[in-house]
Amino acid sequence: MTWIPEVASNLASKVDGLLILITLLSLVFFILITVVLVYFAIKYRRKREDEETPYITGNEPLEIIWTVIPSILLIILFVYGYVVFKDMRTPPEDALEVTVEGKQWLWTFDYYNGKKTINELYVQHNRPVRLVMEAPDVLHSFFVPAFRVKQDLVPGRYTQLWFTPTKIGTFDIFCAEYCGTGHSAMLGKVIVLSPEAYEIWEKGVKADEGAGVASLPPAELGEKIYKEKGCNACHSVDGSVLVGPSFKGIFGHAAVMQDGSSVNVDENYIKQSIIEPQAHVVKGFQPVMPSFKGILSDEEVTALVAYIKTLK
Ligand code: HEC
Ligand SMILES: [Cu+2]
Repeated sequence: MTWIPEVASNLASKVDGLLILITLLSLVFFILITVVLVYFAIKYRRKREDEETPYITGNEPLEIIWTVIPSILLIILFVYGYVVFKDMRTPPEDALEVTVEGKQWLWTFDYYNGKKTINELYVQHNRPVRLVMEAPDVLHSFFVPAFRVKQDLVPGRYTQLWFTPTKIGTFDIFCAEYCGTGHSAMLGKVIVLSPEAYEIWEKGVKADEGAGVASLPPAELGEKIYKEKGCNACHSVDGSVLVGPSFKGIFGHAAVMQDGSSVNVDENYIKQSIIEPQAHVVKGFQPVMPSFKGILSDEEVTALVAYIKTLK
């Protein structure tokens, strides 16, 4: 079926089943009511000027039928909905836990083994995952259409979500709660790996750094990281100012800091801006850039520097 997203989790077909049942039932009643309405309007229209409207006081059997049948249908929908809801709310005990932070405007994922990723959630095929989620700033909503899961992240409390991915592949994550300028760029991917690939990833080798990516020239690798690690939510490359300054033409020029000092934008300054963003805050901007320490490897930072250099 192409009119609904791919079915890629254990919960997806249950949610679809309920949705399809409700839609079909609504359709049946819509058609039934419309047809009867049109039919009656024609059949019982006033035919003569002096025709009087009959006075009808009630019809008990009819009233019982149209009360009992919809009530039964509603009870069925409620029970079906409750069963699916309860399932979606009750993660299995052995689910793997990942801590998610959604903030303006990116997703960070912390795994049990100390690994941390940005905008990419790595999970294992057929293994349940429980996400414990928090938001330090405003409301966000974690939404994976292919899994049929969506949950708000609420400042000041933890919310949770679980699913078992049933298909190997890459699936979109959206923020589904308007959260400011960068909302539409608050995107991510869930990467579902086979158990073997997951084991390799867990041990530290990055799953997405196959031979193809590793052999990219640094500037191209940098461009890829710029897009995949969410730099593009806050930094443009065409000179337009987003949450942060544009990368266009910064290299080799002086940047003015909040305290009025000026710093030359060279390799070390860019590296420091990525690892310790608050060390120098550019004038006219808020100190909101998250640190990428421990998230980006030295090689990736070098690739970013190479990419920024090409943006004249
Ligand atoms: C949430 C928004 C946000 C994200 C995501 C973000 N930055 Fe920033 N960045 C900023 C802001 C705001 C500033 C300016 C304030 C400051 O210097 O801390 C900045 C400053 C910088 C600077 C200094 C720019 C200059 O003109 O002097 C560099 C370099 C930089 N960021 C690189 C990156 C890279 C590389 C990434 C992705 C790995 C990234 N940033 C992700 C918000 C962000
Ligand atoms: Cu958001």
